[in-house]
This record gives sequence, C-alpha cells and structure tokens, in this order.
Amino acid sequence: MHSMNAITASSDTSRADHRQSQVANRLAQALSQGKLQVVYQPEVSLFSREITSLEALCRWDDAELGQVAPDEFIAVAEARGLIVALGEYMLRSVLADLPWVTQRWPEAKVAINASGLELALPDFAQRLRASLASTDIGLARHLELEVTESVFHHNVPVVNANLMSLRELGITIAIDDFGTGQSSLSRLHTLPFDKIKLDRSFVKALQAPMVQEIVKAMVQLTNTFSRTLVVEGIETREQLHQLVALGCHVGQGYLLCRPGALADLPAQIAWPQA
Ligand code: G
Ligand code: MN
Repeated sequence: MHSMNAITASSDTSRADHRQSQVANRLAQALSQGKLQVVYQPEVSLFSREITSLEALCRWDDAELGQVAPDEFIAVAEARGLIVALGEYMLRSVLADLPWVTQRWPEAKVAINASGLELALPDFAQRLRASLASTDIGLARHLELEVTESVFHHNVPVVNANLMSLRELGITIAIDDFGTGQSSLSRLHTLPFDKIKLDRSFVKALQAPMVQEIVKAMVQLTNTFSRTLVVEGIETREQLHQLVALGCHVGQGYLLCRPGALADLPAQIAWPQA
C-alpha cells in the first residue's frame, strides 16, 4: 500500500520534472530568440477614465508547447535560473516601447513585474540603472516596478536597498497582489513603496460587509500616507460602482480593459454607464 503510493508519487514527480525541463529549455530558447510577446494592461482613473499606468505582461505562445500560462513559465523561470534573463527581456522590451508610450500617454507610467529573487540580488538596481542609462536615464520617471509581498521571504535589507536606489532614480514602487502574502500589514511600514495594488480576491468577495470595510480601510490608509491604491480584477459594473462608492480612485481589470498590444489600446477607456 505504502509502496504503491510511493511509486505513484514518484512517477508524478518525474512527470512534473519532465514538463519543467521541457518548459525551461523552450523558454531559454524563446528568450534568446525574442519570441515572447509583451502586452499591456492599463490602470485607469475611475473618475477621468484616463490611463494612469500600463502594466507590461509577458505572453508566450510556443511552437511546440502551445500557449504556456505566465504563472507556469514564471515559476519555471524562478526554479531553473531563468528569472533574471526574463526580467531583462521585459525591461528591454519596455524601454524600446517607452518613447512611443510617452508620446501617446504623456502622464502614464509603464510598470514591470519583478520577482523577489531578482530584488534579492545586490546588483539589481545597479543593472537596471545601467540599462536605463544606455537608453535614456530620463525614462526612469516613466517606470514603475511591481513587487509582491513575497519579497519578504528574501533578504529584506538587500531588497530594501534596491528599492530605495530605484526610487532615487524616480522609479516608483508598487506592491502587487496586496493582501494575499504573509505578514503583509506587519511588514508594510518597512518597505519603501508608492502604490498598493489590492488583490482581485477582495473584489470577488465584495458583497461581504467585512470586505467592504477592508477596502475602505485601505483607501483611508493609502490616502493618509499619500500613496496610490489600485484595485485589481474589476470585472463587473456592479463592482466598479461599489468601489467608486467606497472611495477607490484607480482600477484595473477586464471590465476596464483587457491586456493587449500597445497599438490596440484605446487612448481613453469607455465603459458603459449604469
Ligand atoms: O499578479 P498580477 O496582478 O500582476 O497578474 C496580472 C494577471 O492578471 C494578468 O495575467 C492579467 O491577464 C490578469 N488579469 C487582469 N485583469 C483581470 C481581471 O479582471 N480578472 C482576472 N481574473 N484576471 C485579470
Ligand atoms: Mn502586476
């Protein structure tokens, strides 16, 4: 009985290992051949409907594996030593797109997601600065870096030093998927940040009075400290109206705009009136 379980478990493990190796090999190739796409999803002012930020998101449609979900290939990149290459790929793509973005949306920022593994490297900020300098250091004020609360699992002094160097350059810091990580509130005051992106799970549960109170508290907290609150995962008009009523100013989600190629994004967002 035990040995049967052991056999099943080990064949599951080897199948998962095999998939991971396959994804890692193909991903390394895709990165060196420029085969990943970058799409952008706006963050939108819920009052003016203007685009305040564009979040760069990676998409991968592989010739052999087909579409691979970002959750899967990012996890593989982290496990197999490809996350720095992936981060640099995204940065290069974004820097190439930035002149065009700033022409079209002069006030908007472009946000890139960084893994805690990257932030824990002592030379992260230095390398980012060097890439910027070789393009145009003035672009720094148009860049935002999104990090999740999982950075707390890494070397916090190094992470903080990186974040502070980036902020000195004019790059803003957003805490992504806020509310899902560990010890988020207790560590919040130790992290330099400009923006909180409230995880979409709060919007999903918005009917619950307790969740509405949490959203209100987050609005108040961010207002008090002059930080921006962005609510993620807005999918319905009911959610949008409820969030506006709770005092939220900026949102992101499929109702407002799906991720898309830069050329396909509207200058301003239109959504149906109630
Ligand atoms: O972790 P992060 O928030 O950066 O993840 C962004 C991912 O969330 C993207 O892959 C994007 O396609 C997805 N996403 C964006 N808006 C919505 C939404 O309204 N609902 C859901 N379920 N997913 C969304
Ligand atoms: Mn993000």
